[in-house]
Amino acid sequence: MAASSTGATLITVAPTGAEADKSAVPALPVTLNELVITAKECEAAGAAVIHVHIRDDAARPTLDPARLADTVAALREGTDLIVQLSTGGAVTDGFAARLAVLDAAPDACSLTCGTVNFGDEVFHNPWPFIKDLYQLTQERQVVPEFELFDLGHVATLHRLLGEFGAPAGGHVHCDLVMGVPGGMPGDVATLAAAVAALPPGATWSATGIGRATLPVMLGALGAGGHLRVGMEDTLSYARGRPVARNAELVERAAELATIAQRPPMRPADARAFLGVPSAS
Ligand code: KMH
Ligand code: ZN
Repeated sequence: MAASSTGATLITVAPTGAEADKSAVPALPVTLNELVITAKECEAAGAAVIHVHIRDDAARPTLDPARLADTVAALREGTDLIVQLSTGGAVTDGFAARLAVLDAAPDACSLTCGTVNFGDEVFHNPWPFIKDLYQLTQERQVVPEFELFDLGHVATLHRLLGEFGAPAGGHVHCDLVMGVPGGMPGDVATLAAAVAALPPGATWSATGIGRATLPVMLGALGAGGHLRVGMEDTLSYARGRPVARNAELVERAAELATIAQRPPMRPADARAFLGVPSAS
């Protein structure tokens, strides 16, 4: 099984995503000001990484380069969090715009290792795009997090590392995204199978979508993994109780990690862990 245990738990917050609708979910952070306030609250609650999707003035998902650059600057100014921009965007975003995300010079970025059915849509990640994006992360020294929605994506990760070598920062960290309708289910048996297939030395986080949130979180903690939480992935705190703010999801993850004797990793330690250069 891939190495994954450390004395602390890396907590990533994914506060916004590209799918939820602000008019239906008023607590979703969509403006830059809302995002920075959320980021500060989540850092105080135990997050070390923020996975960022941004919205336009109408709260629609966008990959606008100037907005992305402003977002990176504002999050760096207001927090010590590792800023990980989404290169997945929305299912409607084209490959060129997704590659151009790296022009905003984030610390890190997501890199999904395969196409997956995504509810009624398709999240497109064909091999030519994956390898172009991976080589760009190496050229720009942006640390990728390999997003794995299905077991086949793990095979593609092996192929990527075999053909193009180690990532920027030298360390392979993955995020198992479980419970997407069309991807791998969010249960402990699948979690164990995915972790067993990871490259030697890789570390991993896991996130369960919707009702898979708690089983995946508890399974990941038990298996020595790390956690991603946030309103990108779940809008319910409990049955019938909507999430009021992203920070309460981070607080719950931090409490469970502390109970598991692996308290939250601070951002400076997370930089060393992931191979992200120190904040200047
Ligand atoms: N919004 C999804 C289609 C990523 O951020 O890299 C893709 C996604 C993955 O959220
Ligand atoms: Zn995302």
